[in-house]
Amino acid sequence: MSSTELAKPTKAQLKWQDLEMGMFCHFGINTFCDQEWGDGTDSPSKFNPTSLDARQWIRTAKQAGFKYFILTAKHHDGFCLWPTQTTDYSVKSSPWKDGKGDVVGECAKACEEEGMPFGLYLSPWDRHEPCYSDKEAYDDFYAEQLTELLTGYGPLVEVWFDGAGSEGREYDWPRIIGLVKKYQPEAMIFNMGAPTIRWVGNEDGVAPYPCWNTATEARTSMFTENMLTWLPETPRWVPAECDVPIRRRQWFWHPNSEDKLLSLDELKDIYYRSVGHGTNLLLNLAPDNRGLIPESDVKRVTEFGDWIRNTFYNPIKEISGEGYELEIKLSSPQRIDHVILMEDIAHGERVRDYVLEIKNDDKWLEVVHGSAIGHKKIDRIKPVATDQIRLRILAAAAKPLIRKFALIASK
Ligand code: FUL
Repeated sequence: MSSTELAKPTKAQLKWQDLEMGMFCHFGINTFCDQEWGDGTDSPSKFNPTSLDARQWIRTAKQAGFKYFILTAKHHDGFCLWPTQTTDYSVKSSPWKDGKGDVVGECAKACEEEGMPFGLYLSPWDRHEPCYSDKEAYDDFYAEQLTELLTGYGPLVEVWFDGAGSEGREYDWPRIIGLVKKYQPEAMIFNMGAPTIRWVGNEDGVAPYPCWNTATEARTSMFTENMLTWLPETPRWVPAECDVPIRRRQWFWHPNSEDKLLSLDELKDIYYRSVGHGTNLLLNLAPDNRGLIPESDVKRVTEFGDWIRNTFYNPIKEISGEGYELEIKLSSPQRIDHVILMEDIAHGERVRDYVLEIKNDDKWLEVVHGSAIGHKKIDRIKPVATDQIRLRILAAAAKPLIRKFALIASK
């Protein structure tokens, strides 16, 4: 294959892939009802966070090293976190701030203050809206909601379209995608319509290996096994995002569920199998009924961020280069326990098969045999003292361009 035939990312996709880690935030009427999926009948009077502070959410994300933030503006229950003109089923009808509050606005402002890219989730499935059963009327309703969000809250990094509950339902995707392209051309489109990024296909936060950046289809819902084919407008380059809640199987906050909090070891495993497999990780933290991310979750995610920084941010040596063989020589033997590889994916994903070898007693010894590198591959190796390590690419679609070949020494 010549390099011109390789699928390539757009500039916006490249930028998004470099973000690597996003914080997802599920908050809404469910937060006050100890439930995951409201049926759209809960009274807005229940929505009353006592000390909501969006800055605490964003600062938590920032401190833990997350590079973008996505809020559920409306979940399947239909309750809107912004004072929309489209329905009364929103913060406007709640006691919070006497109906004058706007959670989406507070998040947008806090993100702007902290330099955090902001994204929004707007559930297509709406269990409250009476016109939902009328396809055309609901398409208008949804387009209006989306327009409010796309035009009222500054630049958006991603628009999250959740397929849950919409199995078998067709929305007016050309119109929906047209709105995103018109008002937020840089925003990534998650998994529906004409996606620019795809769902990894599970809610465990893990990608298979290899997880190529090119695809022609992906799952759209937890609740159907069907692989739906993309619309023709979707480019072949469609990187994956891994979403997972920090409390096992709970996207929204529930009282007394600290026992569901993932352990640091579980989060490490998720990191290795998402970012370490070249995909983005979208980790959900749910604010509680005070409107604050609980202290236990803040503590855990901060530990996670510290571990990432301490483990990966200070390689003992890092090079880049072109071609099928790249070697690193160290001035003295070191115990290497991780190797970080990145391709320069602006020119496509080229590597198909590679090995990592270390020099041991004058002989090259294979320690890793992999296929994809793509945006990033993190390899763990049993710590062995060596002063020479090389990357040999055994097969590639075009000349390999290695953006990073970095060695981490065991601590
Ligand atoms: C799923 C939804 O049904 C969950 O409630 C959650 O929003 C998750 C991110 O996507 O499909």
